[in-house]
Amino acid sequence: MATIKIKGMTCNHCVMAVNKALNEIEGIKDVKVDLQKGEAIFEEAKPVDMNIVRERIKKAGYEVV
Ligand SMILES: [Cu+2]
Repeated sequence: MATIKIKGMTCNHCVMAVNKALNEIEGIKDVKVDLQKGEAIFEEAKPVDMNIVRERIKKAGYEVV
């Protein structure tokens, strides 16, 4: 299980956008995004490149910190 901190989420729309971005990455499953804590938790079905995670989150308009 991996936890990442995400900057820039302000509402449930942001949560959904981050959730979608993470779910589209191969190997990531069981995504849970916590708006209040500003973090996302997910399982890695196979090793996930954190650079890709960073990139996809950024593309969605947020930042992994
Ligand atoms: Cu929002």
